[in-house]
Amino acid sequence: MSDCLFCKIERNEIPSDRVYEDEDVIVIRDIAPKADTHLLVIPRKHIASLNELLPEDQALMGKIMLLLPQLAKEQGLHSGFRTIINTDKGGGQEVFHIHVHLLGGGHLPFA
Ligand code: DGP
Repeated sequence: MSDCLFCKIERNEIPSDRVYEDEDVIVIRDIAPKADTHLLVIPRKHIASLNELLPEDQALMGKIMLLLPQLAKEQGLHSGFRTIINTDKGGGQEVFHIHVHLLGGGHLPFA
């Protein structure tokens, strides 16, 4: 989507601190980190939210699940980490391109 913030970041039209990328996924540092480590795991495909997922996205989302512990390890989060997916307005989602927050270190927000 041309006017989507994360699509613009994916196309390098907006700069980001990218810590990982492959053919399906980019991972950037959150601009307003809520923990010592706060990454956003973003599929290159524009999917607005969990509510918009299609059966064909199953492999992509599975890939992201497997990527999360790998990224946590690479970031040195050996004692554990937190993942969050905010979904739609009521779930606190601000950027309507699906993404997983990966947080660790320091005092983590929320329960
Ligand atoms: P959410 O509320 O789940 O939609 O989270 C969106 C996150 O995106 C929020 O933690 C702040 C982050 N964010 C917003 N704009 C930018 C940006 O331009 N660059 C980066 N790296 N992160 C951003």
